[in-house]
Order: sequence, then structure tokens, then C-alpha cells
Amino acid sequence: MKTFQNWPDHYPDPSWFIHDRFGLFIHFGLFSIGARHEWFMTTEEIAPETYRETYFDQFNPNLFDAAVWAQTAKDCGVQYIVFTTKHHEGFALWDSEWTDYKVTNTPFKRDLLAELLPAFRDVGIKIGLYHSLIDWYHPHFTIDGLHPQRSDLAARESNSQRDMLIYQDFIAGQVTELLTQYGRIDYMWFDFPYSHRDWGWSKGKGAEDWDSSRLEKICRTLQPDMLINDRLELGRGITTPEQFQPEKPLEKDGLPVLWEACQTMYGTWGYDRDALEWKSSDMLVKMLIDTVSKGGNFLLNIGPNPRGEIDPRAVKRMQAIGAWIRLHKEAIIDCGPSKYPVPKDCRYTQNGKKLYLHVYSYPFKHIHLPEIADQVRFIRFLHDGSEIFYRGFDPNEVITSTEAVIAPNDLVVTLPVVPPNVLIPVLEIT
Ligand code: H79
Repeated sequence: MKTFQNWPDHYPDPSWFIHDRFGLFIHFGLFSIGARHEWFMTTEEIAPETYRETYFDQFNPNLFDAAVWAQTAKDCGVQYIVFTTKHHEGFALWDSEWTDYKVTNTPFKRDLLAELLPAFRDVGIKIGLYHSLIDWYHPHFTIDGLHPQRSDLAARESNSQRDMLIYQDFIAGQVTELLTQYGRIDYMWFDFPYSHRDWGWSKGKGAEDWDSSRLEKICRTLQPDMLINDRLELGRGITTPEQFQPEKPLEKDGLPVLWEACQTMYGTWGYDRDALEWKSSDMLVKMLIDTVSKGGNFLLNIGPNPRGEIDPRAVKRMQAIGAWIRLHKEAIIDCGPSKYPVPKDCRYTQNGKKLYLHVYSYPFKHIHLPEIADQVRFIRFLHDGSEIFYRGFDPNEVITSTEAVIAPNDLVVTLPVVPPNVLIPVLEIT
């Protein structure tokens, strides 16, 4: 097994995660009804009681069909999901015994999680659970700079009556339910905005506040094979940069790091009706490739609407990505970075001896591939399997040739003038 700086020996084998490379994040909750930034409870300083009065009785996603979500995800080519069991707002999407602020008490009545997970397992997609360490609803969660009531002095004074030890039992209890009553869980994704601990009038919270060691122990005991992200802030677990593509493979102390790029389609995570910055399908596929070329997983987010349907704008992108993946799976799944110098506007991914060149910007007929000639026997387009001609160094070449002189271990491939009809063309180099 490969060694990663953030994956200790006593943690379970993460091979499936590295193999799978592509997951789907799903953000769903009361915030979906607000249809704007999923943090609006905080940014608009809406008190928990007001938020509950406004949205709780409106939660009724009666078009929700777990099988449809699962099939849409399957057709998109994702291998695992991460689903929000509880976001910062504190609303539970399963039938928790620890709270009455839960899906089964809304007009919807059904245990959404209990329907969701089997549907995804049925189509062969693995299960990750997102769970927020922050809870803006729980009466014992102390008010801090990220809390909706941060500027409400009377509310802040209530901190003297709030006891995080009680909250610790609550979150431990809820996590225990999730890991005992819903079958095999493959991945636990705790959330805390760790880069924003000093936001607002007081410091945010950290590992001591929710007793991360206890939560980790619960995970390790109840689901020994389950992977876990690093937001318990214990210095281990999968690193999960949000809406940020690193420049090169992540490493720490000279060792590679297990990591996952978490990306949105339009900048926020929940259903955001009026979002303007929708990324194109082309850009999303490029981000997927870029991530794998740097040794990471790509976790692409959707925010279903309050009727329980995936927005057509998201479905369109998922279908386009799926169409690309159908023809280019080999260049993503089980692939990682390559050591060869990469040509301009391209990315390499590699699986063993198979090398894949992803062509982001279609060139003027030729691409120069440095330092690779001695490795190459055949080059073809991946999408249709057709042969691509290439030439290498020729000691007898006349310098006045109209073609560039090629360095000894370099190759030049000749692409057809008319680009193939795929989002990103890929050359398979063997
Ligand atoms: O669940 C998604 C986000 O809601 C959550 N994590 C992902 C997976 C997340 N939490 N924090 N952050 C993302 C980044 C924090 C941004 C903040 Fe802000 C800056 C919080 C407060 C200032 C953004 C801007 C939210 C409110 C204002």
C-alpha cells in the first residue's frame, strides 16, 4: 500500500477511493427552500426559531425519487456520493432520536436517508455521509462568530447557559445513529470551515469543542473500513480543499497526501435558483481531469431543488460529463499523475504503463511530446480508438525542412484538422 502523509497505518485501506477518483456531493436541507447561499441563516442573521418557523413546515420534496437521483448519478459516471445528513442549520435528514428537528416531522414525513442510500447502493455507487460539526440550531451550541445570532447581544449572553459538553453527547449520538442504522458507510465527511476560524467577533471552534477524538473513535469502531476526511482537525484524514484547484499534486513532509477537490457548479452548495456563474460542462470535465492529473479525487456538487428534483441545468451538465466519461473512463478511473513533462494546454493522467494526454485546447495540427519517444509503441484517440500518426527524431533530417527539428527523445503527433466531437479529446499513449 502506498504511503500518504495524512493516512496513518491504523487507518483502513483507502485503495477504493484512489481507484474511484470521481464522486458526487449532494447538498440538501431546509436551506434548499431558501434557494440562495446555503449560509443565509448566518449571513442574514436569522434566529433559529424564526428559521424553523419559516422553513420547517415547508419542507416537502414530494417529487423526490431516490432511484432517479441514483440513476442520474450513475449516468454521470460518479463512483461514490457524499450526502448532507445535517448541514450547519442543524436539520436532520434522517429519523434521528436525538432531535425533533428532523425530516420525519416535516410534511414530507419520510426518512429520506433510508430511501436514498439503498437506491445508490443498488446501482453500485458507494456511500459517503456529510455531517456538520457546526450546529446553529442546537440550544447548547455556543454562539460564536459564525453563528446567526452573533450580533444579538442577549443571545450571546445566553452562552453562559450553553454547555458544549451536552452538544458533544448530541453529535456523538447522531453520528452513532448514522453509523449503526443505515448499513455500510464507506466514507464520513465531517464539515467545519477550517480556513475561517477567526471570522467575526470571536474565534470559531475546533477539535476540542466537538471532541474530535471521540467522534473519530466512534467512526473507527462502528465502521472499521470507513474512510474519513480531515476536518476533525486531528492531523489525519483525506484533505478536502473547497472550490480550489491546487497547482500540483498535494504533498506534506515530502510525502503525497490523500486529497479530494470539492467543487460546485455555480459557487454555492445548496439549490441556488438565481445563480449566474454556472460552469460549463467543458470546464467541469477539465476540472475533473486536472484533479486526477494531480493525484486527487473530484467531488462535484449538486443542490437538488425543494421539490426533490435535480435542476435541469445540473442534469444537463451531469449528462455531458457522463457522455464524456463513457468514452474516457480508462483515462480517469484508477489513474493518477504522470512524471512526463506535459505539453502546453494539456494534462497527463497515467495508469501503470498507459498514458493519457488530455488536450484542453485543440492545437494547430501538432503536439510536441517531450522526453517520451523511448516509451511509445502506439498512439490513438481514446474516444473512437483510431490511430494517430507521430514522428520522432530523425538524424538525417534536413534543417531547412518546414517541420520543426525534433529533439532526440521527443515526439510530434499529428492530429486531424477537424477536432473530434468530444468535450476534451484524449490520446491514449502505450
Ligand atoms: O457545505 C459546503 C459549505 O456550506 C461549507 N462546506 C462546503 C462543503 C462551507 N463552510 N464554510 N465554507 C464553506 C467556507 C466558509 C465561508 C465563509 Fe462565509 C466565509 C463563512 C463565513 C464567511 C460564505 C461567505 C459563507 C458566508 C459568507
